[in-house]
Amino acid sequence: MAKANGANAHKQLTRQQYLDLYYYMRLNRAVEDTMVKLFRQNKIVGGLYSSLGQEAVSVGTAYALEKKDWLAPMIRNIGALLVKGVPPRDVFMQHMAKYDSPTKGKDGTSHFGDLDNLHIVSPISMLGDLIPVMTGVAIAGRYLGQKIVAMTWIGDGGSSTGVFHEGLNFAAVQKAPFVLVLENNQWAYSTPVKLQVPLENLADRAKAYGIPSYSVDGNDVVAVYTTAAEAVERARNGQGPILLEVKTFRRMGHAQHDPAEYVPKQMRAYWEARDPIALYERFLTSEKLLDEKSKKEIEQKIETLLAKERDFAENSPLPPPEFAEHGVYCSGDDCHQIRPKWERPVSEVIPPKSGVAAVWTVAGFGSGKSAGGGSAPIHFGDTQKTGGNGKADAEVPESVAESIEAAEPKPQAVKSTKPKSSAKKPAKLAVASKSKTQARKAGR
Ligand SMILES: Cc1ncc(C[n+]2csc(CCOP(=O)(O)OP(=O)(O)O)c2C)c(N)n1
Ligand SMILES: [Mg+2]
Repeated sequence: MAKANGANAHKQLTRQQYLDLYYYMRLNRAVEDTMVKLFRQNKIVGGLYSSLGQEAVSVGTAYALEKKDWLAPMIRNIGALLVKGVPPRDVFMQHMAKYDSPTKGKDGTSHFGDLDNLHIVSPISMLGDLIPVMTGVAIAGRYLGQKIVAMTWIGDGGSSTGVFHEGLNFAAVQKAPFVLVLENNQWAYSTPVKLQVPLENLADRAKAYGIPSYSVDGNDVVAVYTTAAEAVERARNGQGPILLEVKTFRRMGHAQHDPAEYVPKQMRAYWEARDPIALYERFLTSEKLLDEKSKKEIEQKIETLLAKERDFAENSPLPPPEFAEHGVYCSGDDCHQIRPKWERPVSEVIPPKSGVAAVWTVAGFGSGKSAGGGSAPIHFGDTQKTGGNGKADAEVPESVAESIEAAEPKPQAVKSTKPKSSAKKPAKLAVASKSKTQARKAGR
């Protein structure tokens, strides 16, 4: 694990880059502050997650990507979306479930993407599933000769899930051009990191997969950016994936509903004194990169922009009720041009026709006989023999028998073999016919 040295790296940026990082951190915070107001006015649909105090992570890492690169955000990466070019109005409208939002009001929070222009994959889960997905994106880019890098984020808690390990191992063995940012904010909901990972540095998780890792101060935006830029460059040059641990602190609760009273006061006070924006302002001022006048200009620019964006979002309508049934099933070419092999006609997947008999035959596998000689449409192995008392061969629970019956092929998929002895019909058939009557009564 390499310790990133932010101090040396400070010299490598242009003035514009320094100011960009500042602008995006301020924008990130202002967008989220606005959403807290909207939430308190009951205008947000669903949960609202905060990245207060973690802006340097989202901004510093995403700023290291090129336009052609791909990212997939986690709940606390709105800053990364802004850097990649998502307009604040989209973030507002998405959280307000408005009709003009990227998902047209069908989903909330940061559950949206833009595959065509901005190269953003919509999050499917916050707990690691994006790792194999983005590894796939990275490999696809390499296959197509695009020289892209894919990036996603994972929390300290999320780094303990199975898919984190499967995904990172897969990325490592494939040498995928992939950067995984492990956002160690020291809490996974109410669980402190020490109670769920026996490691001092989560960057050490990379050792298990034979890939390099960095551990960096997540509240120092320049350190984050320069380390991320190095990681991105390595990945782009074909040196495989990198794990980048950024140590930071989740200043708010898990979401708006959580007052986070379980966080020790001293811990909070320590990190509040290390606010990434305040730290960076001090640095920019001492380096004479920012004065009061240019700071005011940036604040004014953000205020004007967000007033406009919020206005647009608030005036956007909610989706019309009838839209609820749109976009649920594939509707052909207006949904997508690529025909999946398994596509079924819309009429077939709408109840009550959606049930398809779960019976199959396997060529060369026999016809599925029960030990008693009766037909067993699904079962290909042996069942218990009858005890010779005239009772059925195997006890079949009614629920199983019902599903067998429901699945029974109408033109028999399985040949029925007449029993040699005068043994009675197997119980499953008897039960099955009983359930047939029940089914009829139930109007199925
Ligand atoms: C399978 C599953 N269980 C629980 C959740 C709820 N959940 C979402 S994020 C999260 C905690 C994640 O903690 P961490 O990975 O440290 O990220 P952080 O919230 O600190 O950014 C939980 C419990 C979920 N989304 N999916
Ligand atoms: Mg966490």
